[in-house]
Amino acid sequence: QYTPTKADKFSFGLWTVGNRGSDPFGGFVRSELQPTYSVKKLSELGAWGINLHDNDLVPFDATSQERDRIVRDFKQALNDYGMVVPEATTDLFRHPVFKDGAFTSVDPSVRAFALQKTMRAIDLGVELGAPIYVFWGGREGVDSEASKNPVESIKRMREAINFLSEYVLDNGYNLRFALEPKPNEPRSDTYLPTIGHMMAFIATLDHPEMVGVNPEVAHEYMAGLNFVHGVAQALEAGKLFHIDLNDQKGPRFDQDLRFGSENIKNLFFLVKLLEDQKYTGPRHFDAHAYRTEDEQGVWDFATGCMRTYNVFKEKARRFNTDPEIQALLQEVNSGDSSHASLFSGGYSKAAVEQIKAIDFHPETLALRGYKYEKLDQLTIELLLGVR
Ligand code: GLT
Ligand code: MN
Ligand code: MN
Ligand code: MN
Repeated sequence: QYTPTKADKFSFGLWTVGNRGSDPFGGFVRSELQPTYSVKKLSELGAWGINLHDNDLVPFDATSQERDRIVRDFKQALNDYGMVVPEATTDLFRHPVFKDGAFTSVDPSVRAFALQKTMRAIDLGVELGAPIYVFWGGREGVDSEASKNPVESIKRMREAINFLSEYVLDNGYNLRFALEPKPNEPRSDTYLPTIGHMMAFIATLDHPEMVGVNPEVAHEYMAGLNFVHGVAQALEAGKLFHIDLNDQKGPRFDQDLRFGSENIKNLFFLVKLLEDQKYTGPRHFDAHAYRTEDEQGVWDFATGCMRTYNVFKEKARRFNTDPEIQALLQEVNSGDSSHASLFSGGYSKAAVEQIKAIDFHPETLALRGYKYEKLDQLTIELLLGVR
């Protein structure tokens, strides 16, 4: 019942299953996986898509012949194993040239190189059929606040996204952008740190209609925020173009843990939100296996992400059909509906007069108990499997 299928639209990055377990204190613990092998394995496990940075597939210094051969073999594997590329992106953080940022570097040559690299990577993404292009500004930030004018940095970011939007339109590509916020790491402060900042920035672009967000669970938790609320705001604004699912233990370094391995309650409500709102985009896992794992552990990790999503989805179905929970919800949402209709029709002079004339009894209204203790306990018992 929880076994993933392609209809679930689960995807992984080449960099996620291909993560070799290095961290700032220790090197690789797993060997390299060939991209075509990851395509095969993920497909067998029930995944639908595989995402990539340009350099996850084509090495930074590959010749154009090497590039063409690698891309040809990869396309063949996608074809052989019935996998799609839902999203592509640019590595603008690994090479030392980007140590002070890419689109927001103070060096105009670095900014121009970042544009060149991104245009080539967009061409690659389009060649692989990706309809979504992600921008994670890993190094777009500062360590020393003395180093950059923060207003200028936002303008530079806007210039780059506007330029690349025109590039997409000019080439007639069917591609939308998804901007991914993160508050810090690897820089000590990153520009456009949260979903809210990113949404406000998008509204200032030349082509806001082609740009949305790619929120990541761990990144919002790092900022101490409620991920469900941020995603709901993006969904409601029609801006949830993509999502990075993983998990995180509190506001620490970015842990990219297996989806649903820690914040069970909040992530249950996330899946419920996505399913209730009929989100149709990819369910992408941007996470990796524990450093303790060998290759088998990587596939255990990938299967775990997908199964847990499906368990939450089934729990959401039960929540929505549980008679006691639904009766409680109906009860807490009831009240004097004649008052709601006073302003639900919008502003009018008549509504103003009517609302001003009502003789409210706040002391009486304040006596009400909302029964959220009971509702929450029923939710917990449902999640714990005793209901
Ligand atoms: C990197 C980062 C992720 C981004 C990826 C896309 S790369 O792993 O930590 O959050 O989504 O650039
Ligand atoms: Mn991510
Ligand atoms: Mn992360
Ligand atoms: Mn990450």
